[in-house]
Order: sequence, then C-alpha cells, then structure tokens
Amino acid sequence: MSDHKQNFIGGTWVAGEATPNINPSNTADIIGHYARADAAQARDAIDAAKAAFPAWSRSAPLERHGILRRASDEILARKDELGQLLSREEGKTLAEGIGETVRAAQIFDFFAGETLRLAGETVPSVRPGVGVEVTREAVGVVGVITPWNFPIAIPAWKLAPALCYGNTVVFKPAELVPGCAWALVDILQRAGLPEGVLNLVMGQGSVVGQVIVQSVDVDALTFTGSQPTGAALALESAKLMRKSQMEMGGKNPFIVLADADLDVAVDCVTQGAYFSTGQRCTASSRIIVEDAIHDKFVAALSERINALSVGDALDPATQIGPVVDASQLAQNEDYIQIGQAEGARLLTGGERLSRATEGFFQRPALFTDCTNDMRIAREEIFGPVAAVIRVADYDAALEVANDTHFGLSAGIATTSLKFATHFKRNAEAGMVMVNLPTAGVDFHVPFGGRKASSFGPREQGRYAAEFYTTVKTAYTLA
Ligand code: UN1
Repeated sequence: MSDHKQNFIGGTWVAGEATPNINPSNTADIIGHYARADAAQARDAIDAAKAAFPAWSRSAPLERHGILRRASDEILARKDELGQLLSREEGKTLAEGIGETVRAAQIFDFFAGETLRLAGETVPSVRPGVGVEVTREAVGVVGVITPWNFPIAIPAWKLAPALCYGNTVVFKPAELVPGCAWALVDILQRAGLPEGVLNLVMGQGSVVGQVIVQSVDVDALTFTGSQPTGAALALESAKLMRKSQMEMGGKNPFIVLADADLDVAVDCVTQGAYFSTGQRCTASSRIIVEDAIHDKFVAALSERINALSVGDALDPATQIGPVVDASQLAQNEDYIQIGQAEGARLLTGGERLSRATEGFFQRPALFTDCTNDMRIAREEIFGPVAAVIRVADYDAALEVANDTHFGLSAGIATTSLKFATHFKRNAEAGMVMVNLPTAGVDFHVPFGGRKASSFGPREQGRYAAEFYTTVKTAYTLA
C-alpha cells in the first residue's frame, strides 16, 4: 500500500481509499494522501470505543493526566511544524496557524490539570443517618465531529475534555483538513492511550458521519459546523435520547459608538471580520455604526482593509490567507452579488485575486448602506465579507444587534462605562466583547452561544464537564 496516512481503529492503523489533501494557497501542492474510512470501519471504530470504555472510565486520573500532559508538551514542541501544516491545509496565515497550535497545547495542558481536580459534593440527606454523594462520571462513547476552520484547536477542545473525564472517542474530522487531525491522534496514541480509547475515522459526513450519528452505541455527540447540519444532528440525537452539543453559526454584531476610540474600533473590526479570512463562527459580520461616527469610521476601515496583504498563507508577509476551497469562494462571490442586488453598496473588495500560484484568493469585502433585513445581514457567509449598518444611536444599535436568529458573540467599541455595562447585560449572545473583536477567545473559559448558534452545554474550561460527564447522586444509610 502507498504511504498514505491511515485511520486509527482499535489501536491499529487501518488503510482506506487514499484521498489527496490540497493546499488552498497552491492547488498544485498536495500535502499528502489520507485514507477515507468506509461505513464498516466507522462501525468498527464505535465497537472499539465501546469495548475500551469500562477500563478507561475507571483508569487512574494520574494515567489520564500523564497522557494529556505529554500530548500538550509534544504539540508545543512541534508548534512551528504543526502550525505550518495547519496553514498549508486550511489557509490561515502562518502566525494564525502557529497561534492555533499553541492554543491546542494549552487546552491539553488545562485538561491534564482537570484530571487531578475531579471532585464531587457530599450533602447531608433530609433523612437522619443518610449521606448523599454527588459525583460526575464519564458518559461513554463520544462522537466528535469537527469543522475545517480550526483544524487543531477545535479537535483539541473536544478530545481533551472527552479523554480527561474518562470517555472514549470516535473522531471524524472535516474532510478538508485531515492533516492536523491525523497528527493529533498520532501524538495522543504515542502519549500512551490504551487501544480503542481514541479512534480516528476520516472521510465523508454522508458515510462516516452518518454511521456515528445513527449509532445507538454513541452515547454523546459533539459537533461544530454549519447551522443546518447541527440542527439535523440534534434532531437525530434526540430520537436516540442521546446527549448532544452543537456549535453552529453566527451573524455576530459589532457596534461602533460615537464615543469609541477610532483606532480600537477599526482594529476590532479588521481582526474580527477579516482575520482567518473571515472563516470563523465568531467573525464580526454586521458592523453597526452610530451615525455621528459613521463616515469617519468607514473611511478609516476601508483604508485599513485595502492595505491588507492577501496571499499565500505560508508567506510571512501575508495578513489574509486564501478562502478554504473553490465552493466556499463561489459562495462568497454569490453573496457579493446578492448584496449588490439587494441595494447594499460594495465599498471595497470582493474580487478574486490572482497570485503566483493557483489558489482561492479574495480581497476582503466591505458593504455599506446595508439594512438588517438584507440576506447579507441575516445569513452566515463564512468569508471575508462584512456589512455596515448605520443607526441613529445606542438604543437602535442594540435593537439591530439582537435582531438575528443567531446569538454567539457580540461586540461593542465604546469609551462609555454606561453603554458598555448596558450592552454586556442586554446583548443576546453567549459571549460579549467590549473594545475587543468578537472572535479570538480564551481557551479556559466557557465558549458557546444562544438561539440558533448553539445547542447543549458550553464547551471549554470547567464548563466542559457539563457535557462530558453525567451526574450521579448516591445515598448511603450508615
Ligand atoms: C475563536 O474565535 O477564537 O468554529 C474561536 C468557530 C468557533 C471557534 C472560534 N467554534 O469558528
């Protein structure tokens, strides 16, 4: 068989149909071949995870600690190499790729620590002589389905807590980014995971994903991806009475008030809307600007956008890498047309760019004169496209910000304590940012949203225990 990277099932690397992993900055560059798992292999992976669960869920915390610790250390030691692989397969800049890799290491470090901090409560019963213990136990086999836009950090923030609390895993990464997923599983298995605890099944959602989602042996399902897919997976899970956690889209507002520090506001929007090529569920896509600062802000922002260098992700001078693939680029271009047809003004960007190599380069786009009922203000585009909505004052801004069926992240640029405080209390979002971009979050605090953005318990930090464990209440008469 060729040297393609294989799936990992029950402690063994297993061959499958070899599929090329293509660099979006240079489509002639094939990063490697990765095996596509078939439905039978996905079932084998679930069986292996199920068989491994009893022993792993009872393993000593120090064993799990050591494995997660060693994984963290190796990821950190290899951050440049893994960051480069990430940027090469996903297209975010090298700085972003390395930064994301460091974040993955930090997540494993955090959950290594959590293995040693497992605790419960003892509570006196209402009945004399009876004691009550409240403890958390592993849930079972966790199905982990991850997206392409954070190829190492999102797998890390699902795999690390799953393993920390004693669950076993069937992991299906997005088809576009098997490289980081494979590297992560390779690191974890060499760190000492017993066979069957972590199983990697790369491949198609319609084949591998389907088997995971429909299996009665998968006790919990965690997914990050598009809203329609997340909603469908939550329904499938409900049919099986299975625990599920869905992180879906956003249409995140960023308000710029007249009293904002202009440089801070421009910086927040540039980062939030365009860094990582706008391919983040936390991206700022609705920029809600108070009338009194609108023209000055838009002029400063468009100057900043036009100065951004768009190019090969691996070129250190690049600030905005390519769009992930041809179909995402075509979708972004559709939205550029849709916005114009709806009457928004395309102030700058949106066009395809050619570079030395064949890739999916697009100039960051800014629409002005938008209203909040336009499709470009309601639907998640998932690209470097933002829509400016002019409003009269803070009250109008808050109303527009909350007028969306999403509710992931919401930001505001203001120097007013009064407005900042009011916004933190009244923004209908899971995460609120004051004078900070809507995207780019810490790794040790809860991540998640409201409304159509998220379903189920929060991810990250200590809140992750809510999904990855199940509570037991034990009574003793002594
Ligand atoms: C971030 O903005 O730092 O898929 C993280 C996503 C999110 C992660 C965003 N789940 O874009």
